[in-house]
Amino acid sequence: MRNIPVQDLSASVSSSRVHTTCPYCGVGCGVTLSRQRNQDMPIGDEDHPANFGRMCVKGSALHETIGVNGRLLHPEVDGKQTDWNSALDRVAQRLQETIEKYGPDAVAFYVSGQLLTEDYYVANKLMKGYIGSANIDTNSRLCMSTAVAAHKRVFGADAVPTSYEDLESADLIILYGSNMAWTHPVVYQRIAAAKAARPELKIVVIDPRRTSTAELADLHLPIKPGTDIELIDGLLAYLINEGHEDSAYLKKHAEDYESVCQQIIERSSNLSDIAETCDISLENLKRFYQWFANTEKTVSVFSQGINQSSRGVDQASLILYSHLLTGRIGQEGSGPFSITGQPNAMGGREVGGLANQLAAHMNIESEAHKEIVQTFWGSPTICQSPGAKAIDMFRQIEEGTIKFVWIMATNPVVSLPEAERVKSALSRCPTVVVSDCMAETDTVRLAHIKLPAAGWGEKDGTVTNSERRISRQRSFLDLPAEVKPDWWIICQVAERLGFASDFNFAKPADIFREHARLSAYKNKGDRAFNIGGMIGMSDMDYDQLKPVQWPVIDRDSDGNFVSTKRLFTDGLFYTPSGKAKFHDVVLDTSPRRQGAFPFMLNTGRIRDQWHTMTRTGLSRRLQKHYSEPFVEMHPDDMKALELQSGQLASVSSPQGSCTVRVSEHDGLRKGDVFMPIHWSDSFASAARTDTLVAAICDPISGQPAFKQTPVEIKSVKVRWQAILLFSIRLPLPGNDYWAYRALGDWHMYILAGNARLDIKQMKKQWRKQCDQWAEVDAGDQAMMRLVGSRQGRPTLWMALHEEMPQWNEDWLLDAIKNPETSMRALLLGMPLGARLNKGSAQICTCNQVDEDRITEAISKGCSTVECVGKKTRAGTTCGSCIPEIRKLLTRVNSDEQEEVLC
Ligand SMILES: Nc1nc2c(c(=O)[nH]1)N[C@H]1C(S)=C(S)[C@@H](COP(=O)(O)OP(=O)(O)OC[C@H]3O[C@@H](n4cnc5c(=O)[nH]c(N)nc54)[C@H](O)[C@@H]3O)O[C@H]1N2
Ligand SMILES: Nc1nc2c(c(=O)[nH]1)N[C@H]1C(S)=C(S)[C@@H](COP(=O)(O)OP(=O)(O)OC[C@H]3O[C@@H](n4cnc5c(=O)[nH]c(N)nc54)[C@H](O)[C@@H]3O)O[C@H]1N2
Ligand code: SF4
Ligand SMILES: [Mo]
Repeated sequence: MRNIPVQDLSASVSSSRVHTTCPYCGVGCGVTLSRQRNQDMPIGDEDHPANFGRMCVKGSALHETIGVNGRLLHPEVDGKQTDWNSALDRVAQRLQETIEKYGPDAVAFYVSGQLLTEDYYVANKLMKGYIGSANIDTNSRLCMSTAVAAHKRVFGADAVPTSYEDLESADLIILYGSNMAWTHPVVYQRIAAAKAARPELKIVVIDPRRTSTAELADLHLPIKPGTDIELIDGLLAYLINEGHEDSAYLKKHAEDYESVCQQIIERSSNLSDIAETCDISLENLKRFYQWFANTEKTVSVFSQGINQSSRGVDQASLILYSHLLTGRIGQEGSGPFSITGQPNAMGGREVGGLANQLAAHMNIESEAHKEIVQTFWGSPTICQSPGAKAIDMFRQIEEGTIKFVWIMATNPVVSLPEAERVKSALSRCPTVVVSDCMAETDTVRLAHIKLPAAGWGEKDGTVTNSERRISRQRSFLDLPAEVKPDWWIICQVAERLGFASDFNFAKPADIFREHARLSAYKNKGDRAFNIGGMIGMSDMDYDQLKPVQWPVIDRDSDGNFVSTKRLFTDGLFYTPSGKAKFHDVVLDTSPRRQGAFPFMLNTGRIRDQWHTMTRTGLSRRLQKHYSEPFVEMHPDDMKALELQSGQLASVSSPQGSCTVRVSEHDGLRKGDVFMPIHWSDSFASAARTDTLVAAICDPISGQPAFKQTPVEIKSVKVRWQAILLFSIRLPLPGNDYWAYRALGDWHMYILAGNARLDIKQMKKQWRKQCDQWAEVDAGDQAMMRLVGSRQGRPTLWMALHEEMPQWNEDWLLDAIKNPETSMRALLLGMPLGARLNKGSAQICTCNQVDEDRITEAISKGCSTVECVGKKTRAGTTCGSCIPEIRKLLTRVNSDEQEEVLC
């Protein structure tokens, strides 16, 4: 078995600091940090053109999430630790047997936008060119596939024309379905800085919720969920009716627009009807249309509010048409901008990671493209037709037609709609292989074969961000235990299937060079993705690669690769005619509220967590912003259901049910509720949001409509609630609800139940683990406090009350570690007279400042973000919480605070 060569990092590292790329969102920030594990905080790379030194809170906490804590460190087969040879042999053997018996379409790979381009390239090559099936799909199906489909049908290629710079030079930015302040914080910071410098820059936020992003907006349109299509259709009609069409541009650079525009005019309603459909004021609707009509430099950013819809491709296409119609594309400061979610969602699209694509932007439907790819690879076969898209793939696993699945870098038991069905499909599948860095995810738990993958900091390769910028992720940590990078694992399996010579890559640079060659191979300018300029790059070039935007055709006189900032500057598109193509729009209806399910569930992200929390969940700081799963509701809806903030409630749909805390949010529309997507069965008893969501997809892209699920909400009655901390694993008392948080060496559970606890039995079990014990018990489960310790060190702390117990987390965690603290003091759980942190959310994660402290500063006279920063330090480090501080300022200042200069 080949070993992985140790990287010589001297070339890529100017000092002892490594320059790499953040592994979270598609902004793709450059990060520098020390090569020693957990040595220091990551710092934004000042030279990286995505962030110029800025960082958000998730990036700044990266050092808290790397390491061996919770890692999958050894290969496992059927629950037993084994060596790599045996595990890889088993994967190859199971693949081969399944293919021989049932054909290549009986096997599938489900991969991820969190793989590096090199990993992705070999996974796609193996499936499409060697196994001969296109059954490889990716979690980007849930995320970007709608944007891909819209780009392909309108532009003829999956090509994002814009750069972040265009946002800074625009005069109008429209954010369609994007909560950028939390999800792409550094791009948001760049926009905020541009607005501060040029207050005339207008920002429109189109989102049913008043999010943190909306705090910066000149105009927020809280449209009824799912009515973007009517809103944008109306915009196009307005532009045509008011004479804002760029006829010369359309004539030269677009096709089929006459008939499509004619249809738009024919079906266009008057503005009042559109405003009524979208449920916004006529005045605001007009303002939006007028701003768009009159602002040449307009960028339209769109994200999951648009993509995750059963009519996403039409919505996204309409956004593209709004720019074509006005000729506002390919110029500085204007264009449509599909912003990518995952760090390498774009890279995955380049290598053909979706089941309906070939590598290097080629099409499965094209015989010529299939021949190009097969000839280039010299592969024994090539897939003939598109494979199963994510939802269909798991349906086929459920039905038993797919009998082998290899899941890499994604957690579908949590993130796919109808998640319970996904779980049961996987538990019935004859072979489930999972490559992951963590040992205990909801998906890893179902694997027959577990492969320990290298994580961020340990792996080496490239990623492409939202603006087509390819950056290096560089390794700076040793591979722990038996962990290996994904590309290596895949190539080892390919070798065992008999394809050694075509997967004989010694390092990621070798894969990248092949990827570059394929992008240019027989590419006569008809394929947007072309990095032919990088063919033949040396290992040194690869190690020293500076971030560069594709297409990359040339080097400059210093030998640096030349970026392409903007696409379609010449009005030439990648369709056969070279013209952008308009398509008919079908205005169908999305799911509406249904009798028994009177609320519309919207789902999405919170600021400090990344997806299923396998990494961000390790950081105590990041878990403080929101530490339990929740459903946000409008105060009037809460009143009608007699629900209080902080109370537990069940949220149910025909698909399933969750138990979460109720949280009041007056920025929601009445009847709409919001749940975050992050909690899994590893973090809470029943809070997998996707157990509620139906697998309704856009018919063209196959992307699920995650944002609109009719649900009902009921209060959950509990008799007791408890906070339980322990430093050794102990059995939990019986409960109706639990939520877990990692607190460094300690585990914390919030528990609640309605049934009477068998306290005696529970205490007996726990006491066995402790040699010292103190307790206060008021009886009848009204109030109880326990502290247990072993060999002079506290191991257990519990507070149980009828209501949620009050405690002081920071004090207690410090006190627990301090040998001077008495058992009596610990029982209290806080210093006498201390402020409680119950109910006050952490706003500033970097400096650990909660809402109470900020509100206090505001009530004492602070009237600006800067002043709050001076008084409390909130918002002075990464800046991710500034929108929330601004929101608090508006709230408290509306009580007419006196202005005091700080
Ligand atoms: N903190 C954090 N950041 C992340 C991630 C994370 O997990 N955590 N994940 C990354 C990934 S993979 C992705 S894809 C991106 C997603 O980034 P975003 O798309 O910005 O995030 P979401 O929260 O999914 O949804 C965006 C907004 O769509 C709104 N919305 C819902 N329904 C509608 C509708 O009908 N119309 C409109 N116009 N809006 C609607 C929601 O209210 C929500 O505010 O975030 C990336 N960044
Ligand atoms: N209801 C609802 N559901 C949604 C969404 C929504 O808005 N609403 N959004 C959807 C979207 S846009 C997305 S992108 C998905 C995200 O959903 P997932 O992709 O399922 O979420 P992650 O937690 O990012 O899963 C990544 C997994 O890969 C592991 N991992 C990390 N790095 C590596 C690596 O280098 N190699 C390997 N092999 N493993 C690694 C992590 O430990 C983790 O288990 O969720 C989707 N689901
Ligand atoms: S915005 Fe934050 S999460 Fe996204 S790449 Fe930059 S530092 Fe990472
Ligand atoms: Mo995503």
